[in-house]
Amino acid sequence: APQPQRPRLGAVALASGAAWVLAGNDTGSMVTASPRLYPHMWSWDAAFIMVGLAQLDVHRAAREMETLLGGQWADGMIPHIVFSDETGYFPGPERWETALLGEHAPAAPHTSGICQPPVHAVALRKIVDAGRRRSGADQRRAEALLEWAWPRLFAWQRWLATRRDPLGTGLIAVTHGWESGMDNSPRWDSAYAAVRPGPDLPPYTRKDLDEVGDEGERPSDAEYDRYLWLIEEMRRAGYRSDEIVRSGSFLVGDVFMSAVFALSCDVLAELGEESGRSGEQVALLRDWAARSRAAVAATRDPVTGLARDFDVRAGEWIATPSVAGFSPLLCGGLEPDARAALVATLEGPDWTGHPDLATGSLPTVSPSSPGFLPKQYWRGPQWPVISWLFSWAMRRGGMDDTAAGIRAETLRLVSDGTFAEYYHPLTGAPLGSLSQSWTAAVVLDWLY
Ligand code: 9WN
Repeated sequence: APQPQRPRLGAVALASGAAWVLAGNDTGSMVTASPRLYPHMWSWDAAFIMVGLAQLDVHRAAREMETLLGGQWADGMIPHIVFSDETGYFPGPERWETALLGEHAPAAPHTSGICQPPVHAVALRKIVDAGRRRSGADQRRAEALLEWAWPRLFAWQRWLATRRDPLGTGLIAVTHGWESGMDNSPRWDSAYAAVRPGPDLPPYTRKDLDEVGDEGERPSDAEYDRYLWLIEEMRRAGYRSDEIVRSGSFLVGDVFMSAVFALSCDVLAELGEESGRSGEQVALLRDWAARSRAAVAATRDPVTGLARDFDVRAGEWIATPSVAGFSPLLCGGLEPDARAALVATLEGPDWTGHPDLATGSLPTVSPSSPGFLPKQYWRGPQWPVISWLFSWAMRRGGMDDTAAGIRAETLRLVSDGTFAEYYHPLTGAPLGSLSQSWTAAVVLDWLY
């Protein structure tokens, strides 16, 4: 296989570089997702950033959680963007206008009107563990954060459980591809084909292409029209979640989101038990986790064993395979044989064992799949943060060897020191934004 040509950094230089990236993207109260392409706080990026910060500075990590939750909506939703004062990035606050149109949105800070995968309980776990390990003032800060953030994260999980389970099965639905975090994954192609931007879509100018030189690494204009049209529908619905779930053009039961939800319900329940939280709320979290775990397991394709999304509007399973197919490994719930088979698929020749890969980090689409596009965003590239999440959850689930393999291979991938947003799976070349905070953050966690 062709190997990346760039010089490789050793662990000490790599960790220093990662810390430097986070410091460079830090405005004081938020570490932006990247320096130029994303000069704001993204919800699930922030959670991973906290995981990295926790290794360096518990107080700074706690502050990050406070900034994020400062943008939480009154109904519990954590918005996918908390905006800084920077004007870069489209769509910005003037396009969303959530404070004006949405009854639950805060007046300040400015926020978007959709959400992202709920990985935040994992971040809280990491901060609390780091604080307890260090003791003293770090521990006090972490325990105080736990006390303050726990009910807020409970409200967030409750929002997902009650507002985003349209089938009543525990399969959590997204109303926009951006909510999945995997914006233009081929998972969403069929559902997006049914989204027809109206002639009254207000005009707009993309800014992302100014920052990423090769437009082949970003979603297409046709995709953007659909992204913006869904926002237009939401604006017209006053960001009312019941109305959007009832009538929006895009509604998909997202198996990855559901698995992350189940995982986070369990992690939050554990934190609650440790800190003497109300048994009733902990029991609810356990119920939601069990329900979604079962829902995730039930999505599996009878032939491939990969988990699938369900297009609620079309009333059909989405057969397109992607990394989300491994979602049951995030939250558990499979019988031992089924789990072993899914792990074997993950490590097999279609996925991390594919002979053409430069490193065995997890690709977002299998190189054997007809939809594989090696430099196209969520259509093939390796995203280190996705590998981190699978590795962390699989270790938690007792799949230590697979978790260690993903870690080692992804560290090899990122040892070029660019901390790219995503990487070309066949060459290891960095793609998208460089100095991407969540890439740096997960590297720090891995090296500490
Ligand atoms: C839209 C910030 C975010 C990530 C997403 C990733 C990308 C935004 C965009 O960047 O999405 O939310 O403009 O492309 O797909 O997962 O949170 O890093």
